[in-house]
Amino acid sequence: MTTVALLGNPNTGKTTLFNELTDKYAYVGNWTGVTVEKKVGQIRHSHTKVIDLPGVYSLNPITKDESVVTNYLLGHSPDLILNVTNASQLKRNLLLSVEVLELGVPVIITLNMIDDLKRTGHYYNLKTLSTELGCPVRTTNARNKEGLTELKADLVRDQSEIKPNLPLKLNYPLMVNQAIRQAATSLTKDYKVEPKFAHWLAIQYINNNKVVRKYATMHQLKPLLSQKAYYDAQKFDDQIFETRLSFIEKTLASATEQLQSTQHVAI
Ligand code: GDP
Ligand code: K
Ligand code: MG
Repeated sequence: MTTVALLGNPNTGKTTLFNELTDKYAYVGNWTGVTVEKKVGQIRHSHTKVIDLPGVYSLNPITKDESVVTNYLLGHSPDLILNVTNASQLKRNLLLSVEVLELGVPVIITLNMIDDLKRTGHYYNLKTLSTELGCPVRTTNARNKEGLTELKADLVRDQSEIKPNLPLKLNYPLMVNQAIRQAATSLTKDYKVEPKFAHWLAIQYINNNKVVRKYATMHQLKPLLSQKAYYDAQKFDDQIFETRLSFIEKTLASATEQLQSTQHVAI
């Protein structure tokens, strides 16, 4: 069984996509400890299970409901994450994508609500976006089922046959990079944490992610805990945010295209 997790900002069309992708026998319950609805379904005639995660703007949650997503990623390793974005609000949406891409789990990004974007006369070069982000980028209109046949084919494919995307490596300021590398190395060597996960834990911990900090305390991850005051005093979280934002702005600027006519739109 392959597990695909739907992840994205609120109101990007995750549940609409979920309903289109899965059959009627989706299980509906609640996530542990919160009132958020949990939906798990299966893509018809496939071995692919789909999980509809609650919408979040960041993996550093503000509310308890939002912490569901970060806790899910700390406890599970889905075979694939389908990152659903609003194509017209990519600058804000990609802040979450970057956090997910840093995890190094296979990710497919879909620019959903592509119908709204087309109406603005702007478009993105999908190949450029894909190269910069280091993962496949698709377009969908979940409401009209456009792009869903192609997307479904991506999701039911045997994920072990696909070359996984590497974790996204951003050019953080030297001191931040050093701190990440030092902590990740020690977590891997002394605490047997898997290297990609150690790298992501380090970034998230340094970035003052409350759920990850609690996780580090619970698991007594000393390489992180012992440097907490230093990370905070240096305001590394601000530097991480700035780096991510400028990466996103640069990526979008290089991928933005003007629509000449609708027939140039590949969907
Ligand atoms: P979620 O919060 O991410 O689960 O988003 P929903 O699936 O609830 O969708 C939010 C709203 O966007 C609903 O009114 C949907 O009908 C609408 N929606 C979803 N996908 C699309 C799309 O591709 N294009 C347009 N125009 N609307 C969409
Ligand atoms: K909603
Ligand atoms: Mg929803």
